[in-house]
Amino acid sequence: MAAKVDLSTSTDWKEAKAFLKSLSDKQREEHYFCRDFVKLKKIPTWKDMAKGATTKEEEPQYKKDKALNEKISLFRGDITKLEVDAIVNAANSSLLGGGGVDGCIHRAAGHLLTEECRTLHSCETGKAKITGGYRLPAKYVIHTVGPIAQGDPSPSQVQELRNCYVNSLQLALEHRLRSVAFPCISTGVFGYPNEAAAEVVLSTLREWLEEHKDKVDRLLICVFLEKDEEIYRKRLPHFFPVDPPAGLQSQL
Ligand code: AR6
Repeated sequence: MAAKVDLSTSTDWKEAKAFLKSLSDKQREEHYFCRDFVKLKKIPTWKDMAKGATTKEEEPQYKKDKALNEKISLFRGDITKLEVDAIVNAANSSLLGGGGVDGCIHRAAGHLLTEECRTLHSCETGKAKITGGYRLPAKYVIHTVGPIAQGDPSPSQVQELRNCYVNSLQLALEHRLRSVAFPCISTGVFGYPNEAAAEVVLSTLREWLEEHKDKVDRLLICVFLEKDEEIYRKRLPHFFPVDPPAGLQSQL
């Protein structure tokens, strides 16, 4: 095993990363920044959560697929507490930290995250780069830069938001990461309208899962605001249809 490293005082991110990699999942817990972390198995899948959720307004565009409904979750809370393979950071192009979820992730992971980010030399909009998670319960952080869209997004901004999700997932595949949590990229400081963002996110995740479902265990949509929780609860049944409520089944 690599020599023991104190993550709060170490100045060598490479050494710290190698040390963390040498630990078992249980041993890593000792280094988390918090005790109240959330284990993946405690988070219900959309299949468990959605019992009886139907789409009222229109026919769902996608077919019901139980296997896909087991691969997606809606979680409301602090993304830094999630014990998953990777959390995605809604970063800015410097990758050196900022406000919002970016600030929370950098504070929780500690200064070694910023040190590793420094070596990545920025990131373009829609692209993604990966680092270790350091003091986070998540093993890795995938940093992506969403479009700045104050007001109605243009077609290229829609594509850039989609690229954030697809490129983050591509990195997850390359690193064989099986659980990935996303915040609502661009919908805070960057001003992308929440409803429009949710449509992009849900269609992108649905289409990506159709192609790659065997390669991941869970994709988590981590919302922070009540408003986003409501939007996703309403729109998830459209992209991930579920069984109608028991009483209704005989009528359909
Ligand atoms: N866990 C989960 N979601 C969070 C958390 C958290 N701890 N904190 C905030 N959110 P934003 P952006 C939600 O502004 O719009 C930064 O300064 C938040 O409620 O963090 O992509 C960067 O450095 C919202 O729903 O990201 C960039 O400069 C979502 O995360 C810029 O902001 C995204 O809001 C990026 O802006």
